[in-house]
Amino acid sequence: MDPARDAKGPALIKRVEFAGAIGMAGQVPPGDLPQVAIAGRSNCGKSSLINALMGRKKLARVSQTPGKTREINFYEVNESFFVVDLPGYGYARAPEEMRDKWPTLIEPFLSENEGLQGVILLLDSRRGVLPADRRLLSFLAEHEIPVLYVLTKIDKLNRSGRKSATASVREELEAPADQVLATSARTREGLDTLIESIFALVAPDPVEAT
Ligand SMILES: Nc1nc2c(ncn2[C@@H]2O[C@H](COP(=O)(O)OP(=O)(O)O)[C@@H](O)[C@H]2O)c(=O)[nH]1
Ligand SMILES: [Mg+2]
Repeated sequence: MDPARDAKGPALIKRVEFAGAIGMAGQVPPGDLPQVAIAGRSNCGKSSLINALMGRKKLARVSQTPGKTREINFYEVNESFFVVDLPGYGYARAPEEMRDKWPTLIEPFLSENEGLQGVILLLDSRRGVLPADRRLLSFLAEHEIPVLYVLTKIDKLNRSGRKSATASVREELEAPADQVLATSARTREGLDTLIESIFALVAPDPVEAT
């Protein structure tokens, strides 16, 4: 058991370690393990979700200044797979060099990466699917990369708001029900289901993976 882990973290996650980062085109992942990447617009709640998922308070920095994370960060889980934290996108005031990183660094990383098993696309449940999300989704579809949709900050909506947020994302993306999860980093709602989905992507038998 990883002593730095928060006891509230999902039980399937035994050990998490920062494994390295990629900041420039041409750099390679820090190992041959299968990967699942997590993507979303700046401020969608990505850092908070990664920290809650991994049961570590400060693994991914929760930032007040969006658009600043420049690197692709790798977290090794249970010595069996990488959770890959992609820089946020869609922040209009991000420095030019940051916006350029999607076409020059991140898109090639996604499309030329044999270890990548899928991408988890985070969508702020109050905002739904925006044009920047659609651009990433068409890139992923073009490269036949599997996607799981995760609504974040679901605690901010009441019961009817949740229903309509989930239904409209499903409808807009023509996604089956089990491909859209509703989560909250704050209340931990949906996190166990999300972890199970991640294991299904990268390590089909969770017992062997631990
Ligand atoms: N209510 C609520 N707020 C959240 C949740 N997750 C993130 N936030 C807030 O949303 C803002 C952006 O979060 P952050 O994790 O930094 O987003 P990132 O830019 O995508 O990494 C912060 O003010 C967080 O406190 C959540 O599950 N519930
Ligand atoms: Mg962040």
